[in-house]
Amino acid sequence: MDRLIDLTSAITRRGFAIGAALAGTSMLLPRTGATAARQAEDFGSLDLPTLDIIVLHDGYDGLPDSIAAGRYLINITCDAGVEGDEGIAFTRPPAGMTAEAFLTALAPPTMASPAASPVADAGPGGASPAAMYQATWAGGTSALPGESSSVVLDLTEGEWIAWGDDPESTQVPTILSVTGTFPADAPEPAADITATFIDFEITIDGNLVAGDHLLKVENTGAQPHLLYLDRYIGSGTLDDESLATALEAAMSGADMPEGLNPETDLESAGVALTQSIGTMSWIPVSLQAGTHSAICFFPAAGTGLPHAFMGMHTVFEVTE
Ligand SMILES: [Cu+2]
Repeated sequence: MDRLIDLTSAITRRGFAIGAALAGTSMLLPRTGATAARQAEDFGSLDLPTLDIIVLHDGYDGLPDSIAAGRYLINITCDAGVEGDEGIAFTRPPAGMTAEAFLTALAPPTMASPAASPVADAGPGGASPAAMYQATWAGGTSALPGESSSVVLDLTEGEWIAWGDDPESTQVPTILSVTGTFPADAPEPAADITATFIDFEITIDGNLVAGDHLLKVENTGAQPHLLYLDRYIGSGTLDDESLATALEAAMSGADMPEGLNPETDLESAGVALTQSIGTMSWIPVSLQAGTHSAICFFPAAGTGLPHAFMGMHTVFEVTE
């Protein structure tokens, strides 16, 4: 069970990648091919308030200290100095908890003081801190170094943390004060594909043909969820069964199934960072024809087991 506990102590997707790397493979370390730039042109007509943010290795440029509550278009450009796929996400700590206390609760154990972290104290299996499940996660977006992406998401009144959606991100979290009442007439972007989360399934519905789309991501589950969309570019076949087998192999350290090496056979088609129940976000995606997977790696309450290992993945086809 030791290896399983190593893996389940991962509290984020990147933690999972580290755990998977220990197990001899990686589902999430940099994948082959450049992601098509996910640009904002679809959102131009909506007249949304906009934040243009540069993601740096150690933080963010262009993020104000305080903004009015609302539905925001967030455009990011990743500086060439970031490591891999990095971005920005927005998380509001549970009522009564400061941003500092929230970040401390989620801080990973350090090499210097592995026992000093609340996560390390959480018990066998690396149970995730309760605050993770009580916080509001509004979503976010990421991009490769030198590339851009966009997301529309809702920021309600309160003290938010803008960060990399992950305690181990290199970006220093920034506190963002959001004031006033969320507008009742916030315009809804016209999505033609929807990704819906429940505990623990993802469904992808809509106009699944090659081309540019606007994807609406909504969470109707109790736990926070996130979305990794990938196109299968291997020479075999990807289906629900082989994906489940690959995830099991990543967890157990077994060999990957024939025709599915996540490092070479999956190419990112889109990322929607963590959202909690009742939240919506919208991301532009550029789909090519082929077989795709949608996976959530958020850690489950109680066990810390990434949702992917609880069946939270699906395979779908995009046609010409
Ligand atoms: Cu999930």
